[in-house]
Amino acid sequence: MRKTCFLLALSLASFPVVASAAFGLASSSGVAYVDNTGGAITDFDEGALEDTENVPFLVFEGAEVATFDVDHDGSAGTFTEFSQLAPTTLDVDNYASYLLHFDPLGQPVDHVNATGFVEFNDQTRIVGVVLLPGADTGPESTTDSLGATDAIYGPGYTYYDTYTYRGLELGNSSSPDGFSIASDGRTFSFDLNAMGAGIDEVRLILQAVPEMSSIVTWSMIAGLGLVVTRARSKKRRETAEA
Ligand SMILES: [Ca+2]
Ligand SMILES: [Ca+2]
Ligand SMILES: [Ca+2]
Repeated sequence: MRKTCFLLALSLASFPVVASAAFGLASSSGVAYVDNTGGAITDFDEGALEDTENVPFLVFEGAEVATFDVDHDGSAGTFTEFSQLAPTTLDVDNYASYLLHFDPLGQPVDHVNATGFVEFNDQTRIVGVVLLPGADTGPESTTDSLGATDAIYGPGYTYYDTYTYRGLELGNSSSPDGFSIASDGRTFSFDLNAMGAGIDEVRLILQAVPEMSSIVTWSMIAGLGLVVTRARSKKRRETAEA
């Protein structure tokens, strides 16, 4: 399994990811994309899913209708401290999940850095970021929002790391993590550091938005329908008058 994942990472890291369906990617850099909607990856514990080039995996987990809490609401900005986040509850809707999983090869004594970005397509917006537990002390280490969302998006047999700093260490003095969300609401950039047995995981929650071209097309079809209806009404009136 581990060798397979290495090969998968290497092969996928070399190509741009392009998908056009709802919840798909427009572009990305510095990630190895894997579609895990079939549950092929079954182990996310430290050491189980590492890339030889230390490229984080971007794992598409699928979409589910659910209501749950997220640590940040997806609003734009640059985030390097827990106090900057805006937690919210996502109300019942069909939300998709991508798990960003960074596990440095082996257990390095110095922190390993990974940077990159993910741009989702224009039918999609980031509406939630799940990144806790993410520190070794304080409420950030006891809030298990990643665990809570595993229950929604993780296949039943998947083992997820339960280490207390599975998520991001925002503001950590020796090995800090950070991320930003662009004003378009669909581009997520990351700057992660992990060392030893540490890993960094972030679950990105997406909501579909109507595509502008679809709105225009349907408006045109509705407009044509109106014209046809009026033409028929006119013809009926003329027939009746004749
Ligand atoms: Ca490791
Ligand atoms: Ca980290
Ligand atoms: Ca971490």
